[in-house]
Amino acid sequence: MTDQDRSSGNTLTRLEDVRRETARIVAETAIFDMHTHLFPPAFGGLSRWGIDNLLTYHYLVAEVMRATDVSPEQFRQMPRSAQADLIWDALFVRSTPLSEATRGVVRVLSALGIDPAQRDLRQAREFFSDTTAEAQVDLVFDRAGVSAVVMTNDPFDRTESEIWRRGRPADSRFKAALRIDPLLNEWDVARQTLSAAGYAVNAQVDKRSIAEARRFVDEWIERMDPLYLAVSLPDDFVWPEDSPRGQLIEHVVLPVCRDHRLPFAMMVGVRRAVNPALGDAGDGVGRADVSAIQRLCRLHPSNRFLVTMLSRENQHELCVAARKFSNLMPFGCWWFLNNPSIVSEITRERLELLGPTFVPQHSDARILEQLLYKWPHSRRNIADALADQYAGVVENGRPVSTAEIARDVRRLFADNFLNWTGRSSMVAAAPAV
Ligand code: FIX
Ligand code: ZN
Repeated sequence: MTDQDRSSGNTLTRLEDVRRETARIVAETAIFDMHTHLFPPAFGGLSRWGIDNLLTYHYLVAEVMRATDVSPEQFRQMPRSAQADLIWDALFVRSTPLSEATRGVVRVLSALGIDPAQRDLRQAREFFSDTTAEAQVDLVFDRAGVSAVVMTNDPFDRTESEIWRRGRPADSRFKAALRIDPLLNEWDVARQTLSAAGYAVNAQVDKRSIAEARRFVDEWIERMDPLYLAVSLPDDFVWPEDSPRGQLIEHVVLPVCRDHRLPFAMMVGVRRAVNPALGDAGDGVGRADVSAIQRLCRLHPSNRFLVTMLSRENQHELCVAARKFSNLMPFGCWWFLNNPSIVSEITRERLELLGPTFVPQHSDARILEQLLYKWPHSRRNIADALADQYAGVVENGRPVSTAEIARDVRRLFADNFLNWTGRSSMVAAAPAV
């Protein structure tokens, strides 16, 4: 790169300038949030926002179970507003909100101008009753600097599938991702849904079932126009696998992804229902085998894989695997990893091993306003990790320019994902905030 190239932005040689400019650019660059559980208001009850939903987030449900004597059964039977009151009292009034999930709520309330030190939820409830879902989407996307979010779209969910059958939602800030967990992880359940919808599947994953499952997936791709297909997988996932899941991945998912030029997103390492009484809050984590991912990438070079792993212990191996396979894109610090100390560690090892060729984070937001804490928290850790890398480059004798930093941050926050999903036309559409 010539001096002229670099001079398309200010050239930085002083470390304090590098840190300040990196923090500024990271704070100002628009995010394309590539995995959430958010929905536009047109999805009715699936679209979650507001104080009661924020406080009954399953991360906080797990925490209130440790802080009170209320049993999961008693908690489940309470109305949502009473659950929210209990959580507020136990985790925010009678305790200091130190955990990531509680600190997040404090940040959301502050961002909305609500006093987070109140002893009850009256002020918060008044704020939310004075606005609408639509207005709140505009406000939150704007303040979080998020240009678009990718939903998690489940064709096996009856409520959701009926909404899709009525037509694609009009809000272009919400993109689709076709989630196929039941198809791959619970064939006995999935085949009943398929049969009921008129697909002639058998109990075995035989030729006919494969053809019909393929027809099902093709039709849902047509209906949703997803940016990728996705599944969460347990920590004991292996490849190749002699199972319904192995057959369906090999003969349905991988060919479909090739034909439609879609990546396959695998979220590996979840142990579902470790404590079933806790519902969504009862899932756990296990260390998975990265060699399964490597084999998939090696045996299927024409497929592109987006991969996130839930166990902290798998992160370094996943980076090394991505160095070997350019059809592997590591993404996000998923779920129990989305804590500042771990985001910092993972982002640093990814930058050191992969440069700017990964997707550092997704929010996994389930409730709209969570974008107002998950992204600022992540931005801060990503900015610090990046600034240290740039400082190292400058210390080694090469200046960096603000134009280069802006380009790298755009890659990390939007372009890597959009290019990977073959949606480079959306790259230019993602505005800076
Ligand atoms: O499987 C997933 O997409 C997970 O992210 C969720 O199911 C999980 O409950 C969650 O919300 C994690 O953040
Ligand atoms: Zn998720």
